[in-house]
Amino acid sequence: GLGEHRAKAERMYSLMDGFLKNDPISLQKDILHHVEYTVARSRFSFDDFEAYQALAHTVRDRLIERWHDTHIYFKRTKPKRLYFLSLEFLMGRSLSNSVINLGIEDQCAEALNQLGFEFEVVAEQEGDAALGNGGLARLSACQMDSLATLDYPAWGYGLRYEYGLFRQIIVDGFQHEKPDYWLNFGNPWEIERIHVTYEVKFYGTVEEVEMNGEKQKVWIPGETVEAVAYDNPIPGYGTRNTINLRLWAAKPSSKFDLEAYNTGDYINSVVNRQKAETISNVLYPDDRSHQGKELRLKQQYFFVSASLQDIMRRFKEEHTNFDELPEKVALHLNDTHPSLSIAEVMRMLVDEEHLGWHKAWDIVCKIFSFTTHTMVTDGEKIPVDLLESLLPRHLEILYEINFNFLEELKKRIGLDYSRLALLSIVEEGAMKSIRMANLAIVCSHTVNGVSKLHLERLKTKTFKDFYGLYPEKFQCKTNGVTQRRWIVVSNPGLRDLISKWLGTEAWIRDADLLSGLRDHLDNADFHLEWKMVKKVNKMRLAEYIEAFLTLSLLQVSLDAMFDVQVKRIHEYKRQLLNIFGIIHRYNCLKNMDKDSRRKVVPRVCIIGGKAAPGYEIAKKIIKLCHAVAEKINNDTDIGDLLKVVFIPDYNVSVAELVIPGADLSQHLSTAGNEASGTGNMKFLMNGCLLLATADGSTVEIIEEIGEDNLFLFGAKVHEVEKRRQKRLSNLAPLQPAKVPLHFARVLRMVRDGYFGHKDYFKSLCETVEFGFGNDYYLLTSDFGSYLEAQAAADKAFVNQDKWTRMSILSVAGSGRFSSDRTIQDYAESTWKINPCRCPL
Ligand code: TH1
Repeated sequence: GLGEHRAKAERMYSLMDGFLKNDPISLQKDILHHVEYTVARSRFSFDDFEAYQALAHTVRDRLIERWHDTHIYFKRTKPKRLYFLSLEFLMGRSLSNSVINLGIEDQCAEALNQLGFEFEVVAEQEGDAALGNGGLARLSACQMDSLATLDYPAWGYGLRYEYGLFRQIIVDGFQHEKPDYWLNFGNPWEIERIHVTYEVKFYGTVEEVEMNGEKQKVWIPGETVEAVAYDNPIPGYGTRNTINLRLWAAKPSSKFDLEAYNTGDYINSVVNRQKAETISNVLYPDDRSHQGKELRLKQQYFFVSASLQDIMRRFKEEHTNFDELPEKVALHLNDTHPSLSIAEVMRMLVDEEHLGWHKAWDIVCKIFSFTTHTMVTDGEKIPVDLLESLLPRHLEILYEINFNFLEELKKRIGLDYSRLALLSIVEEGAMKSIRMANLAIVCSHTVNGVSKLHLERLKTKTFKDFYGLYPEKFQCKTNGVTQRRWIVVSNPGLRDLISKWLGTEAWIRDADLLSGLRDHLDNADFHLEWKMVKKVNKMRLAEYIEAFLTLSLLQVSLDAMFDVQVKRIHEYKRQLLNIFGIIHRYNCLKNMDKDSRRKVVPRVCIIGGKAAPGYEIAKKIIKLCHAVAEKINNDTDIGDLLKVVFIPDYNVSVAELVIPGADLSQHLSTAGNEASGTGNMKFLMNGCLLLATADGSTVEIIEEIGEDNLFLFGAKVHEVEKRRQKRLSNLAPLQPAKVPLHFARVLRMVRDGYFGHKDYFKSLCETVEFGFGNDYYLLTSDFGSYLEAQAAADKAFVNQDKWTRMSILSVAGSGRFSSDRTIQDYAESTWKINPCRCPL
């Protein structure tokens, strides 16, 4: 009975001795316990990596306590929950972040110290969780941190790829890809839930049956795979709340085995087991457009189906009536990748819950919201052929959604067939396909852009017609990044400095307080300490460069300006403009007399980023970087005045090292191409000045810190259009007179083999050569203005007082770019969810 149950619970409690304690002695005990019983090493002899594992498990135990309490509290209070659906999460390392958010950093450091270990060294043993490509995936991770910190009852859902984003290695200046088998040494941050599993079905046929006198469609699937949950606790900062990121892994289903067993084919049954596991095997490494791959579609549906079964099960545990769904569940689509969810919810409500189409549709339209992350019109499409074989019932549902939508549309706009064709969810033509963005827009109550400029483009170009139909759906949610990781974890020196001068650590939960730094703008002591922090960070970065990167014993001077461009390699991000600028700088240095050289600001130009494996031009950009570096770094004539460094395998951890050590960072996308950009925000928060175009979120950074505090250059969005027109009308190769002199010279050097590899660089040069519609990203016309901005940066750097002021004002103006602001905005205006704070 109940009494017996309570007695048992009490006995358990007394056995457990309450919650785990966080004083250094208790932590030490737990670390040793894990060394011996989890890692299975002797407590008298373990290395840094084993210390990491033991500490990670010690922290994990504490996370689990809070994560349990949070979920029990959510279950009890039944708030409306947010489900954040994303195919990508770039979490990076977890140890430092967890320890900081739990508020036990000093205790952990002390505990380790007494055992003869250093926290920083131990933390560096951890590998990155790189289950994503770039900005979009890191944004998801930042947003999870904010959701937890702001006490929102949220869940993240994603895929547990066994191979994350490939590791980049450089051989002779060329990129090679190595698989990232990140689970090799175990992952202490996940909790395997072998009992939380769902069957996910594929293929088969759709049949019509009679049910209660009504015709009903049923899907008879041909293949079943099992999804197993792996839970990743996400702790908030300054709160007990610890939310869950649930990642799905594919396992062969027992049904699947049975079939093979029945046919007596034991060997094939084992082989088929592996086939099921391939679904969640590997992350697609293209940070845009991957079209028409069956495995990718399988991944998407696998993820969608498992997540929605889980979500619906939880809803049904707490509620009986589907009318309540919109008040209790918010489903967020992180880009179009999870938008099959729409068809899946319709299928569940219509085919399984028998709600009837119209009622189901009514509900679906109230629960989805959508964020798009790109400027391009030509978004994700799924070939109808693929859908027809893999998900036949979903294809029918999509057709029906589209039919109803078009009927509705005809009533509003008449029989304007060209417009109807544009808006249709189904694209007719050679390859008939489903336009995932159109689907997401039609069915979501909110369509979010990731910066003001992005939203404007969505309204006036990308989704102009949809905006005409549903103006109220379109909203701006400018991206943000979490100051917990991008200052507190990665720049402890700056963290202490900020807290000292603000007299509080409250900015870690409320980034707007950073504006208080302006009060000390002219304080000489403050300046001195500010510069010191930057110097220490530059030292760390220089050590990394010198120790790991070059065989030629490259040394970099700390007096040099550390100039950084790190992000995925893409033509539109214009790393080529950066390299051309470096070559130009080299030319200038070569032509200078000794006296002038003495006045030059030395530079260390750092470039890093991965190219998608099939993106040839991006790979050539990487090679060019190395070729130029080799030439310049070995030119004794140049010495410390100019160094070029390519940092391989750029990832979250490398970013944590590079960003705090940068003086200047470059964000060079041709205006109108970068939906937002989030790297710029991380550099801003770390007191690094920006050299940038008026693109994406940079425009809003300017609103916060003013044009005087960064180096702006290049065509504005409206000018880009005009210049592209001009470029196209110029069919004949341009007369040399019209090609800016410096640009032409640099281009000629590369083309003529000054940096070697003449043939290899030919096609790269052709992308920017004049005439024939080349130079789509307008490097030629922005080059002059780019060089001027670079000169302005040099000039500002000479005046260190001025530079420091600009740096302080950057951090002081970065409050708006905290993901806390973004998440609060989403919660209040899109998801309509309230904080739900677990009591202490
Ligand atoms: C990026 C955008 O390029 C970037 O501007 C933005 O800041 C970031 O998302 C976060 O909003 C994108 N990443 C992806 C990744 C995939 C497909 C499209 C985009 S857009 C796989």
